[in-house]
Amino acid sequence: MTPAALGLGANLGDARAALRDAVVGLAATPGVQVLAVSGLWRTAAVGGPEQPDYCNAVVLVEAGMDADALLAVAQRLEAAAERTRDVRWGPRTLDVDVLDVQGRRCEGPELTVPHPRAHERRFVLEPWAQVAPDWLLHPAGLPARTVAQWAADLARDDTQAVELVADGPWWR
Ligand code: A4P
Ligand code: MG
Repeated sequence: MTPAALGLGANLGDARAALRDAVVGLAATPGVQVLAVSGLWRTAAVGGPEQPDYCNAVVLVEAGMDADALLAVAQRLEAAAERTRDVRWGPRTLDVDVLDVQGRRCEGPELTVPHPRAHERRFVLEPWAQVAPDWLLHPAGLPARTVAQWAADLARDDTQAVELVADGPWWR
């Protein structure tokens, strides 16, 4: 079993329900064991067109499958939420990103691990630091640092407002 971190995001329709369904869907997936779920965060949209705030969360799993199969699981959950792709970084009913898979590094259009932008984003790092502050995140071409250290770097970035809106088992 391989530890992996998944990032959930949504800002169209009932975003909180979409994230809850994604966590429940992950827990019900054969070969995936949910270890921890972060709080639920409301975050200002980063990039893309003008759009509503997002709900974001991070889920820590043990995956009995390789990273490509985990990406397929993520994309199945997006499809179940009727995800469409119109504008890059545009609003979406559900985004499930493979943030990192322990012991795996790859760079391709279908899958890049670690996720190439995870270390720059408060909406990823703050929830991730709640469930795995000591996770060593080593983006390509940059030093390896813990998720808590990457998060601390961005804590004063006031262009990336984030707010914890629910802690505890919000996904139940
Ligand atoms: N892909 C490659 N690597 C991965 C990976 N590690 N995980 C490929 C998931 N997918 C990966 O993804 C585009 C392609 O990336 C897919 O074909 C997949 O095989 P997508 O989900 O269709 O589109 P996307 O998510 O818009 O693309 P991208 O560039 O990955 O977006 P980001 O960087 O994830 O940003 N602001 C807030 N506050 N909260 C958010 O959640 N999300 C984004 C999306 C922008 N701004 C946001 C948020
Ligand atoms: Mg995505």
